[in-house]
Amino acid sequence: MIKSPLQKARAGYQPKLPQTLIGSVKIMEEGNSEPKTDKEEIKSLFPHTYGMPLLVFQESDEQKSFKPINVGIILSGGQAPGGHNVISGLFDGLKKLNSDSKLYGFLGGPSGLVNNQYQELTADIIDEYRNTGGFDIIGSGRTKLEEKEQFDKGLVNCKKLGINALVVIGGDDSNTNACVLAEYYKAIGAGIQVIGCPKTIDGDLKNKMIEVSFGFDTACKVYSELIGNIQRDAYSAKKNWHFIKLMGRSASHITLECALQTQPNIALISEEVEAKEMTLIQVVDSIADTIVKRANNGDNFGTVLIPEGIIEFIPQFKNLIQELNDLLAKYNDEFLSLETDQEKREFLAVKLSRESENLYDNLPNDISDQLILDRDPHGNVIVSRIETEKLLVKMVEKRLKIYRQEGAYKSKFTPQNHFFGYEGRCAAPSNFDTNYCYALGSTAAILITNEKTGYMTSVRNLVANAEDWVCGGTPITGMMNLEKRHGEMKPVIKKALVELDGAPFKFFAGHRDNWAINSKYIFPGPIQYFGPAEVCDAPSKTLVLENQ
Ligand code: FBP
Repeated sequence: MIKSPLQKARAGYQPKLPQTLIGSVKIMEEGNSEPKTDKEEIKSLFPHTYGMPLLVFQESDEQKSFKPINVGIILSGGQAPGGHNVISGLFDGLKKLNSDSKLYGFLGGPSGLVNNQYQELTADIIDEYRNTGGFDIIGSGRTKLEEKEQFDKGLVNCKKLGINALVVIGGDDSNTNACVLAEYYKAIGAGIQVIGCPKTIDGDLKNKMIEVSFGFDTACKVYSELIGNIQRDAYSAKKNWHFIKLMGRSASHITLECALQTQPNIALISEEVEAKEMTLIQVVDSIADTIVKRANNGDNFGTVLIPEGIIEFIPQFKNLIQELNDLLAKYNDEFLSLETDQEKREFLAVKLSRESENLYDNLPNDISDQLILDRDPHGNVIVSRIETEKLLVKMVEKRLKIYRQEGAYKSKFTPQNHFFGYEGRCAAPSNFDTNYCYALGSTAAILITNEKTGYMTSVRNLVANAEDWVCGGTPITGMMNLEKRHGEMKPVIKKALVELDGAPFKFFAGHRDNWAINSKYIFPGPIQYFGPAEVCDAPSKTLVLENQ
């Protein structure tokens, strides 16, 4: 592949390492880690990996020697900037402890382990990918490692390669599966350790020991650059309202962080919409009212940030989706035999509860079609495909028409819509993610060579300089709780949603009325890799506020 000038310059960047990872390391134990809820159930499901201590690394003078070890690495789920640096950090960490150690990458995600598709990652391959975005070094996939048969096949494949440890780089679901795999391999004495690593741009894998998942920082900075550019355009042209949907699945962390970075006129936070039990109409009215207020001040332009998963947080919509899922499962054949979209809509509408029917009938046709025509392999509505930004534009337009008839709104409403997601997932990692990911990989190497299993790599104190970051491991069982999945209670890592009593949301809530009416836009500009630390190395605003 031909390298851009930036890639060439970036290849030489030496990630900043936490002081503790530079020389020899001793591992300190810091109390036991237990889940907040469902302790007994989790303990009985994970008897071999439950209740292990939290681990913190410290510098040591002792020079220990380590046996060579073969390690397999898996990238799981959506891309997130920095994945290649986790791999290079792991590679360098393993080689530092014993130059005969080997690293194998399983190809195309977890299925690579089951189907024995792999590649040995040698120094020249690793060097090509240092400090780059993307997951293309070995590819990623969304196959779930859940079945005993998959674990057993994986074991056979690991044995063939002499692999004694696996590193799973993934989000909450992938790390839940890593935990189940660690428990299983320990229970049967397979001799294979499993270490997880926190990845996801969504930022919803976090707790006391995992301050942020990698990729969140870069993705938010990319989206914020784009939002800032749009805001400057809006402020220059003074004629467009921009409705911008942002990836992030259920949680609104990305939207909140981008709002903190760019100070838009409106940012919807799903968790607040749910807490206030807002209806779709109330959400629409709140946007329309701000548009009217700004228009009365002569500002006929603005920005609205919309989290990807918002409609699932509107109780009314949640019920509608649930009813549609049930109806589509019950009447699948009859539904599929209908020819036109109109017939399909009408067929379902009359079977809905009165409240859901009312909502469904009031949706624009293309949105009600998106609700029923696209379904996932389980037959469920694919919420992330619903063009919420367009839905809100149409409904706001309708509301403004009424205001115009009433004489309350006299301006012209010119909406533009955008969806930012894939733009940020493979961006060249920010200095923060470059350093953080390299430290996560190096931390994984130390956990592995010290024979740990069932741990997630933990690098903390992230608002400090990289030299002062605190590294160690946290037992994955400590993050579990029981949740209903496909009708059964299952142990899963609890998804971290935006906390409405947390500092980032409170800061936003304390300023949003001002941002709504007065154009207080911030234009962050592109991520910088070379230059003053306050421009290049700043962590996310969310992290800073959480640590104040
Ligand atoms: P992960 O949770 O696997 O990190 O993926 C995050 C994400 O980018 C979400 O924000 C988004 O909803 C989803 O992936 C899109 O997935 P796909 O790439 O499969 O369309």
